[in-house]
Amino acid sequence: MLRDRLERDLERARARTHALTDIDDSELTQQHSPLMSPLVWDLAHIANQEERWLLREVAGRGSVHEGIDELYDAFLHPRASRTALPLLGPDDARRYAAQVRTLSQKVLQSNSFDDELTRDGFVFSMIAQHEQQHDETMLATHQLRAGPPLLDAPEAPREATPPERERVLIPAGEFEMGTTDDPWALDNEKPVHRVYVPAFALDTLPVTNRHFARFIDDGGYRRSDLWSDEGWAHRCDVGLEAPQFWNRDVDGRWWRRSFGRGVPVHPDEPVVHVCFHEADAFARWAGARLPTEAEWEKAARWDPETGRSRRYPWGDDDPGPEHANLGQRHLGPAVVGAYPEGASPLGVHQLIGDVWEWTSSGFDPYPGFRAFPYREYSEVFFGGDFRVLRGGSFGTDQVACRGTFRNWDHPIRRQIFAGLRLAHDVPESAEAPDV
Ligand code: AVJ
Ligand code: FE
Repeated sequence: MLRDRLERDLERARARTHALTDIDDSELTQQHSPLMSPLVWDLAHIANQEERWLLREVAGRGSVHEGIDELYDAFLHPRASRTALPLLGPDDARRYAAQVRTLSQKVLQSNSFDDELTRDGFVFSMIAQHEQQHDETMLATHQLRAGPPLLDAPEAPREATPPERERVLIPAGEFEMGTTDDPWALDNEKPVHRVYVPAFALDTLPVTNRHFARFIDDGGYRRSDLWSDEGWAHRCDVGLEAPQFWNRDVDGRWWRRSFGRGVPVHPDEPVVHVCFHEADAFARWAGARLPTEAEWEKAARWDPETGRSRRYPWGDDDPGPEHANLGQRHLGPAVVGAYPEGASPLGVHQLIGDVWEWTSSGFDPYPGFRAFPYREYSEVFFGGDFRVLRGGSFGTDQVACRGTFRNWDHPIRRQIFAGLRLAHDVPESAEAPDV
């Protein structure tokens, strides 16, 4: 039932928030990276957003905590300046979050889901998605943090069933991009519209560490011809030489820091922590390119049998642990080929989960876009210096991940759990699925 499901989604988000914030006060209040908020900010911001939408907008309730809204307004204070604010301390932030949750649970229980905001449970799901998005951001903060490990999880799957082919042809034609009906879709995923996508080929697996290390060894970071002008300028500016968190030992073996542990770089895992410019240069080196957002979504949703678009590569069933590496069950990507049951009808694996995939597309509205319920979720970012990422990572919860879901970030960012997949042009005459 809808109510139970929303309750579970909110509870799952809160359990995860606890797992990420049940740490020493000083870990919560310090600035682990200028790119990130102190964790205690995320915690109270999650509660403040829940208060705003579920208690004030839906239930018409007054303030739970007077005078703090502006502290937790992401647009008023840049992340790097937030430790200087008179933020709620760890205990007060926890108390505030618990207080808001107790009240919002009652709102959920008595709501009749009969206005625009609450229809099909939308705003409750939006708040669960918001908390999960911040949980993924907090997970990235944990990854940036120095010091001994604070998080633990079983190792991601290590056994692979490799796909039959290295790449598949996605035939030319229209498909339904975006959605109008998905009750939990956020505004930028709407409305559904038909898009013609010329034939292209797509790799059945994300780019692996093995492949990426070859790019490094082949001088990929030193060859300006492989980079866009903007990418090369950035590469020189900050001295990029390998994915973030990678280090080479005296024997030439790659290691990476993963949530406070040094681990060997696994050759068969998807590469993660590369920025758009690195992904773009890698693709050029490989004689390929990044997919457009429309190509990615067609590969993930289009069902060649019916011509319809589905919610996930495997169909419309909710993601299970057999389909995809989602929800921070593991603290890293699984090896490529670990989720054969999550493959698309054409045989593309791991489109959902493991690592976000950079696309070549900027973040723009679909035709007929309407900001809902607030402009600051998507609209204010359209046309900015962003690239769209698709598919979710090991740190993305299923409530905030589906074939239509759009993420975006600046092309220089690499603290997010992002990798890439290669797309290829095909001759116009190409029709056979073997390319
Ligand atoms: C969609 C991940 C880009 O974290 O900036 C959280 C999500 N929006 N609070 C972000 C979001 C408002 C957003 N991203
Ligand atoms: Fe937020």
